Amino acid sequence: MKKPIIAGVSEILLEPHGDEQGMLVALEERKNIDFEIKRIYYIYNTVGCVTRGRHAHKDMKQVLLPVKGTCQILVDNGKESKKVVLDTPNRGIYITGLVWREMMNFSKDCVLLCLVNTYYDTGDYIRKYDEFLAEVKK
Ligand code: T46
Repeated sequence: MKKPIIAGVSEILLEPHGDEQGMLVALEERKNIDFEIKRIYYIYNTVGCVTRGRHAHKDMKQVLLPVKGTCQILVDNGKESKKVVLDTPNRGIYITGLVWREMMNFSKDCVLLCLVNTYYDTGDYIRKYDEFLAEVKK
């Protein structure tokens, strides 16, 4: 289930399976994850005072899931921005299109799982905020 946050960004709620003995969330390409998953990576051991990201992507679909711990993500589409707390393993964020993102306030135990529809390509990154805004205006 997806709930819009700002244009280009939605909350994604995945169905948890299990009971008091343990939980499981399944991620299925083109089912509850609506794109072809070309890359999976996870971010962990991020020092609490560090801000990661600080970039946008020209063409990428991405789901971020805090499978353990908590962090915050600032999403900005050049017209509006929002800071979202990620603190539930089955509640993540889906980003598509031109969106500036910054991840911060990682708990010590945070593991942020990222599913992406593209292979790693440094040419897809926009790392300067003014260039991002210029791209949005095009
Ligand atoms: C994004 C946010 C949410 C690779 O070798 N392969 C990869 O697929 C990625 C994503 C990174 N790297 C290398 C490049 C750097 O040497 O891992 C190092 C850390 O990457 P970066 O500084 O880009 O990590 P974040 O946390 O700032 O950003 C990452 C993604 O790069 C980015 O696409 O949207 O997570």
